[in-house]
Amino acid sequence: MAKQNRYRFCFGPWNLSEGQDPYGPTTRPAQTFDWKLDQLKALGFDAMMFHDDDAVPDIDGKSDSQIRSETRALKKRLDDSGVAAEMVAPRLWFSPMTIDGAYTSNDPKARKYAIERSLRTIDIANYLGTNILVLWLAREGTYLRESKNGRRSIDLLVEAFDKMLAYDKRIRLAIEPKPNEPMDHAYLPTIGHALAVAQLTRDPKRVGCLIESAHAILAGLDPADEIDFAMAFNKLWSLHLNDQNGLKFDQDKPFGSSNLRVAFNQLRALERNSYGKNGEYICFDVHPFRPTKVEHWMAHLDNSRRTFLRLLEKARSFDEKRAQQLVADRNYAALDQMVLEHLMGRD
Ligand code: XUL
Ligand code: MN
Repeated sequence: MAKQNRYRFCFGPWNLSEGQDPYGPTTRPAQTFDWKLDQLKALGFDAMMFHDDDAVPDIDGKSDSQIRSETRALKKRLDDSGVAAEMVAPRLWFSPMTIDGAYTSNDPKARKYAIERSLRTIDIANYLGTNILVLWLAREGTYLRESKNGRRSIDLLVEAFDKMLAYDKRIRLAIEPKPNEPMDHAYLPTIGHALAVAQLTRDPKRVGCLIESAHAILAGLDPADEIDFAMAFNKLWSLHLNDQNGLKFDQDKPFGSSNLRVAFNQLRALERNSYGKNGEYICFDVHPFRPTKVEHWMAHLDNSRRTFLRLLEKARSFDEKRAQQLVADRNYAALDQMVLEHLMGRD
């Protein structure tokens, strides 16, 4: 029997969010980074994800040497806690410079800012001991299609990725596609788009992807299919498991919260592809529900991992032989019910 994978878990400081939404303010008090790190350790997670300014707050006002000394101090705190840095991602959607996009902005000064900030994020990744740069291309798209030239936008994305690949020979770019929000339409909405654009860069083998369950669902796709697709290319370098109830705003619900069967199929896809065999983590990009009280603040992360581990047992105990017999007999009604009863615990 193939060796069973032991999964390792991770989340980011933003996953302990304070409850703000476009219609109302925070519902929980702000906490320090140290508090968040303590919570991560208390829950027994293995690693933390970072935006560049999670690692170095107010990064734009800081010099390279300040960035170096602050990041090294952070690395020591992480080492002392036995926590790894899983990835670093440039937060390119907050600055006044990126109002109209970052790498695909119509303003050359904004594009220059976005690339320079990404190179600084690569420095941070190096100081923190990870070679994964996650690129969620938040504003690389349009509100109205006439405002940008789509063909030129692809060229600009490739140009930006090439600068990052040339800057550091070890860095790997993990593109995190999302079809919409904040934009009406994004230029790289799916894993197929991300992996296709990788082929246009100077080093395609260092351009891969990160799948987020909710983003795949927003694109009308099954996240399990996205996992199989990316892993057929050996390019799934990180994963944001969560859930999403249909086509609406990005919900970042606990893993399995809306559709247990879709979550079960993600587990099956991870298992059949041996996700994690090269050290990749299971990251939960989940948020607490807005009404969550302070004393229940960590539950969405603990619950996501509990659901993951229960579904892992379900994936491993699924009767594949019987399933294959039903497939051979084209008895999909029985296969369907077999899955439901397995999930409901009847067999
Ligand atoms: C946005 C999203 C981000 C990225 C990291 O929808 O998922 O949190 O995962 O920049
Ligand atoms: Mn995400």
